[in-house]
Amino acid sequence: MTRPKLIYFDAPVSRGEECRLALHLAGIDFDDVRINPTAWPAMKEQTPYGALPVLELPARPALAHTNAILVLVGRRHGLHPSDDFEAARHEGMMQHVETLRAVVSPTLRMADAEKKTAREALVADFLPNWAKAAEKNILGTPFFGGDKLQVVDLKLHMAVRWFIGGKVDHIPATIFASYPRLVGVHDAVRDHPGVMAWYGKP
Ligand SMILES: N[C@@H](CCC(=O)N[C@@H](CS)C(=O)NCC(=O)O)C(=O)O
Repeated sequence: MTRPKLIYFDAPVSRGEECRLALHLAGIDFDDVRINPTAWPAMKEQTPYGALPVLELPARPALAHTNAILVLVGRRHGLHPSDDFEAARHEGMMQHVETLRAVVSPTLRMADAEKKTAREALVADFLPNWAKAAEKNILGTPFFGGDKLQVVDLKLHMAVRWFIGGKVDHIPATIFASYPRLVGVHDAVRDHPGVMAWYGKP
């Protein structure tokens, strides 16, 4: 292997996409390996923790867990704070996004009636509380820590983007609309020139 390899499912979403964006913004020339779900069961046991994304670097064991990948890339390429306290604060918010995924993701696998009930409960309680906590901890503008995009912002962007398109049944696209700092981070990442370049936008 001569260059880094990022392995994830063939979709521009979630944990894999935030790692791809981080590598792209870091200016790293990487192999963007996209796995077909049919190939996944045979691969699963070969990965460090039985899940994707996985980052492979030359002469290193495979690295997994999204936040570990993001923090490594961020630290090495100026996309994560050098101040250790501020870095830990960013990592706290990164964990907050993982908590959101851990709570919402099981509903993806539910049958319709159960899904509706579960998601309506999330809309009534968990999601506004999640957003309120996120909003309270975003101290900078337009990004989490100020005027510079860092890996935490990619995670917040991806979390808001999940719902903002209105494609998650039973969760309104406006679920985060009354949290201006959270939406502000989403928009600032969306409009970042490096992010636009990743999506082929001029
Ligand atoms: N804690 C892990 C969670 C990874 C995870 O659950 N990845 C999902 C895709 S987003 C996956 O690999 N699902 C397939 C499976 O678990 O078999 C991380 O942060 O990367």
